[in-house]
Amino acid sequence: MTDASISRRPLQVRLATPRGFCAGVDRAIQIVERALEKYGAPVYVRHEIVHNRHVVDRLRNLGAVFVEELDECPTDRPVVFSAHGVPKSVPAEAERRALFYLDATCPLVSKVHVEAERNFSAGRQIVLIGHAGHPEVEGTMGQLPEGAVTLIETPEDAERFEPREASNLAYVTQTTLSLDDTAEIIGVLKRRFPGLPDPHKEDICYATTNRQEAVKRVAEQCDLVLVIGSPNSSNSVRLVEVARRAGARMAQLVDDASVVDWGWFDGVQTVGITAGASAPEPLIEALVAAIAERFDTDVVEDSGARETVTFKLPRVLSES
Ligand code: 0CH
Ligand code: SF4
Repeated sequence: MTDASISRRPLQVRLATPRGFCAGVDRAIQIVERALEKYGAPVYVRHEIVHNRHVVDRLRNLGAVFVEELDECPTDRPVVFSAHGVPKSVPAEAERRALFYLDATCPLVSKVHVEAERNFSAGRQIVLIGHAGHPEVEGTMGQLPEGAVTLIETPEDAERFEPREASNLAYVTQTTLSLDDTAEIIGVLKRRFPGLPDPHKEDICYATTNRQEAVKRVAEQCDLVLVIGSPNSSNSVRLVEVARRAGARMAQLVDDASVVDWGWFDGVQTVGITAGASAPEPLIEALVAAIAERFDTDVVEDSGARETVTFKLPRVLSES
């Protein structure tokens, strides 16, 4: 027998659905692509447009220049703000320098900004549940004056938090948090401050919710779960945590198939695959193909929520 497929052992591959790009990421990437088409290269981008190495490398090859701060941008080229949002000081500075800017902040992040401002105008102290140092947290805190927002990262922070006025609080959250960890923090805050109002609409977005629920379903039936995403992608890292908690013996974050350690597959009967909201689908296809070269695979697609959300591009780019 010379046919390699005969000697390959069987492996079930379960694909989480939905996975990968969300509407906010799709829009942000399109903003950079259209800006390059319309204005030519270089187009400056403040911060990685989304936290994915492959996306950033591809756009860089097309002529995008990624910088961390506006003072690195010349005044005669467009600059795009990343999907994660920016403090108010950033567009203010862009206007002061007469820069032409395009804001790729996801509309669902902007919604959280508006919610924080609305509560601040009503005289409430704002609690932001999120991860220190993440650009979305910096953007949301930067909607309001210094000291108006208190960051809470853990249930312990929530236990220790001493508000100025316990009956006059509101909370908002980062959009990509763990649903379960956030519920625990909100539980502590509500026990301590019983009248604490909820945001108008859940801040953890539809894409985060659907991807965590999908990986949970898949991980319950898997020995190993691979999450495609970059290490600085908060929502991707959360998917790894959710998979582990849901019972996967091992869950690993991988940028692409080339970094998979095939030793992880020893003794594995079922592997689950998902991707963070900033990870392109071709990377998943390549991973499934790389697995199929080594195993006799049976690929099963999970039947999760169908997503139909889309966001409009800024008018200046949608006009021809
Ligand atoms: O998950 P984070 O927020 O680190 O960002 P990402 O990987 O670029 O995914 C897109 C989310 C952007 C803001 O919600
Ligand atoms: Fe928008 Fe949610 Fe995607 Fe973030 S993860 S860009 S909030 S849709």
